[in-house]
Amino acid sequence: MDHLAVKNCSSLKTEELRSRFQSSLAANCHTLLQTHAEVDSIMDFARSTARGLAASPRRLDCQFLYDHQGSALYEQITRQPEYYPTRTEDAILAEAAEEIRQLTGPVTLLELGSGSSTKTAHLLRAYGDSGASACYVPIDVSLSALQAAGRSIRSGHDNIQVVGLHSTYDQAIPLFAVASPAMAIFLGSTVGNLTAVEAGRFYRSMAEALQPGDYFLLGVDLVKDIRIIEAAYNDGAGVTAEFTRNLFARMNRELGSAIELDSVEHLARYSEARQQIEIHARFNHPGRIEIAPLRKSFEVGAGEEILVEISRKFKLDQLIPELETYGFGIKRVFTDPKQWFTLLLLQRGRPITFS
Ligand code: AVI
Repeated sequence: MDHLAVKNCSSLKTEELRSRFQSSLAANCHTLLQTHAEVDSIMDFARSTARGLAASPRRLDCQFLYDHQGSALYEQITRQPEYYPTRTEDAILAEAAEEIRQLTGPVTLLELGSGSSTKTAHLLRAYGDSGASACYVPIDVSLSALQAAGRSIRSGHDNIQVVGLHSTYDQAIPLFAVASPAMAIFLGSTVGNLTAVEAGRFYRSMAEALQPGDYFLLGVDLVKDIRIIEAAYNDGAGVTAEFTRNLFARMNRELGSAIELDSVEHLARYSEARQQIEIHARFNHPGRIEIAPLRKSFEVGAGEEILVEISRKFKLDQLIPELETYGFGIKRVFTDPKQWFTLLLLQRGRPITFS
């Protein structure tokens, strides 16, 4: 099999990792740097679950929705007729890719949460077909997704160099400085799965890592009729419900939790006040969640709802000024005819100092 050569860099400090990343970019060959040997390990999952169940109100970390089964279910969600974000963003990207390339000129493409890299295909085509060679850095915690994406990109795009980063966002973002001139890419409105405070921290780390003049392409889902939003998270085929339930199935598989999955109901409601979808798992019977690796267990009451994910929706007149406070200027706003989704091409301005 034609795998990307994996270089284990898990023992390197950030400075050494930065120079390894820089030399991989310069080497002009395909490679995959593994910055953490135990991304998403069972102990991380156990500790995070215990923390979430001990909190009041209870809240689980949505990053653990994406194990092998969860990622496959999410891919299925993106194809459901009610789930408009993926196909809407894809149509915007198809139209905008060439213009984005002309606006940015040659840049290293750094994609956070690249997954199967299918959404980025339009950009890769535009940058790859421009005559100049280009470099694509997919970043994901799934090694298999990075290998599969690397294979398909190399077979479809001759003049694109692939340097994958098998790492979390926190590990990858500090490396961005050495890739300038660059464009960071964060699609799918994944930023909506962060709380406002977490998103602020994320924008700040991006602003600190990118160099003045670098670009940031951000895809966000916009506030719209509540019925359209709620339908997207309550698809008729029940795939999103299965996606929610898989988090508890994963606890059974990895943490020895013995949860009765039939009693777990998926509830997705939109809060207009908070401008977000809130997905809860409702336990229809009382139960107990064991976390065997930590020798802990938590009682769950009948009718109790546990928050598993939020998906914030955005208004441009709120988001753009917020991004400006982090030093990002708006270069171009791309949207669809119904204005359901938007792609913001941002540019990092003059250096800013955060107090
Ligand atoms: C990954 N993320 C942007 C999706 C969303 O729409 O918030 C996750 C998702 N959860 C349920 N359906 C989709």
